[in-house]
Amino acid sequence: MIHLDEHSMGPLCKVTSALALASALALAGCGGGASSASSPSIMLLAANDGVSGFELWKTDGSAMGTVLVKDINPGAGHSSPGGSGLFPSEFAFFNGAWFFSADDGTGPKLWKSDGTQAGTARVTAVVSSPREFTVLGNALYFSADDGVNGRELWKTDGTEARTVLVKDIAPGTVSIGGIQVPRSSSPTGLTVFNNALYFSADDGVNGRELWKSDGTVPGTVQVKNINSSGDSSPSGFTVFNNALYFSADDGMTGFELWKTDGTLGGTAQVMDINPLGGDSSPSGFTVFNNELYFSADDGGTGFELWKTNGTPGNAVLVKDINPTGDSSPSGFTVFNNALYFSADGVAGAELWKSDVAGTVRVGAVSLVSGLTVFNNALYFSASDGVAGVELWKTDVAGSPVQVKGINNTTLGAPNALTVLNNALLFSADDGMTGRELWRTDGTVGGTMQVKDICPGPCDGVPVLVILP
Ligand SMILES: [Ca+2]
Ligand SMILES: [Ca+2]
Ligand SMILES: [Ca+2]
Ligand SMILES: [Ca+2]
Repeated sequence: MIHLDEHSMGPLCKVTSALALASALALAGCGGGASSASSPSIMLLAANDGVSGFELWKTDGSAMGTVLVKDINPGAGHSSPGGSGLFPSEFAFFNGAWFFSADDGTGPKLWKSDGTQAGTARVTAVVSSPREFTVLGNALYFSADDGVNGRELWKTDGTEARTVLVKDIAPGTVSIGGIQVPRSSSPTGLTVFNNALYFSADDGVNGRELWKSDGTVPGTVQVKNINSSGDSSPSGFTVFNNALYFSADDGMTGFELWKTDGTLGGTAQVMDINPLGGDSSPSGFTVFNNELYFSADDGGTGFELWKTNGTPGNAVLVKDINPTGDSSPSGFTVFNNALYFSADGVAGAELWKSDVAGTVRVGAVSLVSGLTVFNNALYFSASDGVAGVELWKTDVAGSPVQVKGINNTTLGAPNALTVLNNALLFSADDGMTGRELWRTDGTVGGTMQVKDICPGPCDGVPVLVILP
C-alpha cells in the first residue's frame, strides 16, 4: 500500500476527511461552505465490480444501498471517476450534484451526477482532466486544460454554456522538447478566504507565486511576487484569525511560515523558524485553541510540533517529541478539547495529544493514521505491535481500544475513515475478499463489510489511499 501525503499531492484541504471528500461535508469543512445546507445521505465513490472496471458507485452505508450508478466507460474499461486510482477519489458536491472527472473513452472530462444513472452526464468535453474542485459563491472552480490555453483556472455553474475559463494566467506558448505548447499556470491549492479564491500559480514571468481570484479577469491577480528570483511555491493554505497562512520560499530564508490578508502590503513572513538559511517547511496547519499548530523543522530539533498566534516573530516549539530525530507530527485532529496527532517518538507514528496540560503520548499503539471523530470518540488505524494494523478508537476517558481485528496483518489496514449516516465508513482488507468498503458503529458486532463489491479476493475499491 502506498500512502500519499500532502507533500506529494499538494494541499489536500478537500481531501482531509478521506472519503468525506465525496460528500458535501468535506467541502463545507474546507471553507467552501456553499453546500453545507443540504448534506447528502449518500456518497459517490470509484469502485470495481470486476466486470465493469473502476466506475461510478454510490453508497448509503448499507449493502442494498451500495450500487453501480453508471458504467460510464461501457464494459471492462475504466472511467476512473474522480480522476485516479486513489481512494477516495475527488468528488465535489455543488448545487445538488457531484462534479468529477471521468473518462467515457474520449479522455477525462467534466461530469456530474445526482446519484442516479439518468442524472449522470458529461457537463462538457471542452476541458480535460478537471481537478482541485472548490466552491466559491455560486460557482464551482477547478483547474483544467482546454488544449488551447494550457492548464488554467476554470469555473462552472453546472451547465456547459457557463463552464468558462476564468483567466489565462500564463498566456502564450512554451517550448517543450522543441515543440510549442500552450503555457500552463497550473493553479493548485485552491482555498476560499474573504470571499475570494486563493491559490498558487505560475504566470510564466514571476514563477509559482500567490494568486487570488473573484472569478473575473480583472479580479484574478497575483497577490505578491514573494520570490523575485524564482518560485515561492506557496502551499498549505489555511484560514486562521482573519488571515490566510501558508508555507512559502522567498528565495533567501527558505520555506517558512507566511500569512496574507489578501493585499500586497499585508503579505509577510510570520517567522524564519529555521534561521540558518534552511527550510522549516511548515505543514499540517490546524487551528486549535485559538492558535495555529503545525509541523516544522527549526534546523536543530528536526520536524516537531509548533504553534503560532500569528503575530510577527511568534512561533514556538510545543514539544521536541523525538530528541534524536524527526517526530514528523501529522494527522492533526481536534477532539475533546485536545489536539490529537500521529508522531514518531520511539515506536513510530504513535498517538499523541496536546492540550493545556501538556503534550503526551496516548496508549501504546503505533502506525497511527486516519484520525477521525465519530460519535464522541476518536477513531484511527493503528497497530498494537501484535495484531497488525486494525481499527482503533479512544473515547473521552482516553485509553485506546481495538474496535475489531479485521485482518491481523499490516496489509488489511483500515483507512479512508469517513462519517456517513450515523456510521463510520472505511476501506479494509480482511485477507479473503480483498480491499472493500466497511462500516462500524464502534462495536464489534456493528463492524462489518458493507459489500464485497468485487466478489471474492479482488479489490472493490482502490488500494492506493490518500491519507489525511
Ligand atoms: Ca467500464
Ligand atoms: Ca496559459
Ligand atoms: Ca529559514
Ligand atoms: Ca472483493
